[in-house]
Amino acid sequence: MFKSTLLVFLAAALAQQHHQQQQRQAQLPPTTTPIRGSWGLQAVDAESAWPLVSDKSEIVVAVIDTGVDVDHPDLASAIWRNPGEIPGNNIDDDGNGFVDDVNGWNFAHGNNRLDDNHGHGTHIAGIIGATGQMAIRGVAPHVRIMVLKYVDPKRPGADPLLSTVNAIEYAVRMGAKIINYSAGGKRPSKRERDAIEVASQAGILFVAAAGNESSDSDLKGYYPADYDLPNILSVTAVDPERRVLPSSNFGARTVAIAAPGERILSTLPKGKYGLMTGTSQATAFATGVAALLMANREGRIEPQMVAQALAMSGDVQPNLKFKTRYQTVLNAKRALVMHDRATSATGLVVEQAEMLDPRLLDPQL
Ligand SMILES: [Ca+2]
Ligand SMILES: [Ca+2]
Repeated sequence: MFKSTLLVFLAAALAQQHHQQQQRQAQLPPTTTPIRGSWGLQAVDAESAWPLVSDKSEIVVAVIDTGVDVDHPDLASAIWRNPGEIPGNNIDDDGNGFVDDVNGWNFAHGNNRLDDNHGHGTHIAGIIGATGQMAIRGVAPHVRIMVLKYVDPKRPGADPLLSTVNAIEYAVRMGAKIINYSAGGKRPSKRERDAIEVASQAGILFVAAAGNESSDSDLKGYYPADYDLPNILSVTAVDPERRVLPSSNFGARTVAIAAPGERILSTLPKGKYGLMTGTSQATAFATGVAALLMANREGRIEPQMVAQALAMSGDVQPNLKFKTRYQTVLNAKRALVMHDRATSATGLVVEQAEMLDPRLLDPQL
């Protein structure tokens, strides 16, 4: 059952050419100067947003993917540590059913080895939370990344769908606030949907890739992005001119928002850097902005409020009509400003229509 691996392979197929052609020249020499030149980071106004972030809450982001190079110099200090687990003693210290799960778990092979021999997961992790200690920063440089490996394209293990469900359940149990799922497939699964619904009840935002099949997701479903659950934020990809990529899925009803996804610079295994393209990368940008927004709040914030804030505060792009529900491109600064202003004295989030482009009020327009 390859359902949940589809996007990884499709993204890989797209990215592979970039990978092979550009990885060499894109590998950056070691430098102590942070490189902030990623067009994606600029396009979502991340640096303008950082001064607005108060880091009231530590945001744990579960990256369900191909693993992560947890020793990468730009990721190492951003990796989540399980506070109840003593590493390397072969004992399940916190009694959660996983032995020595210090940074996450490998659900493909049932062990705590999180190495990424594909590159996809490390790239996603970098977009979300690279620290800039060596070369590049992610959108939310203070997150904690919980590494949940669900598939290894080079060494297939457990059914990717089952691994996905198990990884979601782990993220819920271990306190993640956001799940980044840069993968998917055409067939829905009740088990997968149920797991995401449980995550929703736990207050977890589930950010999912719209998929790289050039198709209209309103007509051809793509899952988990298209499950009708309030905590799912479906993300498609745009180029620097803010056009949806020819390879990206779209949907006026099913796809919420667009974010940068073409030739995105991020981290790769073994301390390297490189470019990848696809809705996977766009998804990671949205996850990063959601993390910034959630970091500004103490206590629980409903995931659908975060999803709505991201989608409605984005930069309006008329050419996204018929492509996404809100016709917007992710913008970190506007998401933070709008969300802060829309938070009433009682702590309830209210919509302030006067702040919004009127077109956004009716997604059908
Ligand atoms: Ca454990
Ligand atoms: Ca242990």
